[in-house]
Amino acid sequence: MIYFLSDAHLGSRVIADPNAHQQRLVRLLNRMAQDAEAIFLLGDMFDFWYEYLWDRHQWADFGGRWHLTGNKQQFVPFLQTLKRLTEKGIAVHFFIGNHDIWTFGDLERNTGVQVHRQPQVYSLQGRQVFLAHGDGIVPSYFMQVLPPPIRKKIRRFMRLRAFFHHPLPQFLFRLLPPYLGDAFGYEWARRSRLKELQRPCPYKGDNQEELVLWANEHPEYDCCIFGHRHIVLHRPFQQPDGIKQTEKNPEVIILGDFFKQFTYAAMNEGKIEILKDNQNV
Ligand SMILES: [Mn+2]
Repeated sequence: MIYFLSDAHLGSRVIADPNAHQQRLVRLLNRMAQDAEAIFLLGDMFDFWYEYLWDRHQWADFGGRWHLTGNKQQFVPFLQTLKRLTEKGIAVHFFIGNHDIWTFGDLERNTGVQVHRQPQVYSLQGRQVFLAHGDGIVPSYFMQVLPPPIRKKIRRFMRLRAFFHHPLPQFLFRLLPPYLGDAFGYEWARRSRLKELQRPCPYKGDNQEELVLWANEHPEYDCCIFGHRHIVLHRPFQQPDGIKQTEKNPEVIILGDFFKQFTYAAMNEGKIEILKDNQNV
């Protein structure tokens, strides 16, 4: 079994009980561990994650426990679960999202997950699967057809994204004392969650949803799996009558999230299913 999960936004300040939330995720991962060959975490597992220069030596083992700086300490149950899973031989893939871009090796070294900074293509159970968080993925012709205000918004997001991914500002931010950087980061992330709760953005339709349009431009993949949008979408392989029909439209999956909807996906013998975690105890 192969599992896909994204957008837990651990540590988000809009989540009422962050510990219960994390425990729920840990329980799901432990259940997955019973039959998983691989687990793909497709981004924004943390609401904010920044490895500061001062973090480096914080991962030392004090009798099996990590003592991490600032906000990271609360994530130890999740982090140690990742470590247990990789030690068991399960391949855990950690894609950066747009809230947890800033891992510079510590996470990988200490938990054994494979960190991916770019979308990846894997051959899984005989299918070519394209995997990405989903931010910054825009179909090529999209900018021409959009009304100017939306174009402007997308350009602004892309500029901010380029800034966040740039090594120089990253290095400067790493110099900050963790409490200061985290205070700033968690507040930024909280505002973006609040904005989402106030103005949710449901599925925009097959002609508007960037990730679906992008997938339609790439029939070389059998399946595209994304996170980021916090909506659940499963558009099956080969639409009978669809929009912009190519010979073979890929199957498109958007995973939902793991803080409001608690959804994830499982792949067995090439077949992918979206599941809901109902075990909120
Ligand atoms: Mn995201």
